[in-house]
Amino acid sequence: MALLAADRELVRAFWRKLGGNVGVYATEALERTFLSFPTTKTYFPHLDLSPGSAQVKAHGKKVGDMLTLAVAHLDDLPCVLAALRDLHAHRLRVDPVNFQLLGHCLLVTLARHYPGDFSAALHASLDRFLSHVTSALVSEGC
Ligand code: HNI
Repeated sequence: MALLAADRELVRAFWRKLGGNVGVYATEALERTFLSFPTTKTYFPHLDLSPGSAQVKAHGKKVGDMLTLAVAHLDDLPCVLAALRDLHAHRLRVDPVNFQLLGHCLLVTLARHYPGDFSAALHASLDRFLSHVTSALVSEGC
């Protein structure tokens, strides 16, 4: 199902508000994911995953940049994320449940930083956006 126009507007407007901080929040969400759902750490045996780690920060920046790219291409997610899908689905073989865990932690992180903005409507639109990103990363379609 395509994202509704209302979802797009809410997500784009919120992303503008995040500005250059997306990588910071993505890093915080990753740290929360590793702490709250430790099985997710098994995909990163080669990285130092301790809180404040420069490697987690660098990875969070990459994840954040990719999410910003996704927001800029809401009509074309499967093709824009095709290379990343090959990495996650085929090379890393990430179990799809992990995307839900990271997505959940992203929502919690953003809600903590933007309590005044985080209406039920924005919550639902961000959730649908993250579901679309996950679909693009786990299933064929471009
Ligand atoms: Ni993910 C690498 C984006 C979810 C495990 N991941 C990346 C890179 C980006 C990225 C960007 C860097 C690619 C590169 O360097 O060419 N990952 C995303 C996004 C999401 C996501 C946008 C979901 C919103 N990744 C996940 C999840 C897991 C995951 C849920 C597993 C729990 N990703 C990895 C691993 C790597 C990775 C492992 C390789 C890291 C490394 O440094 O080797």
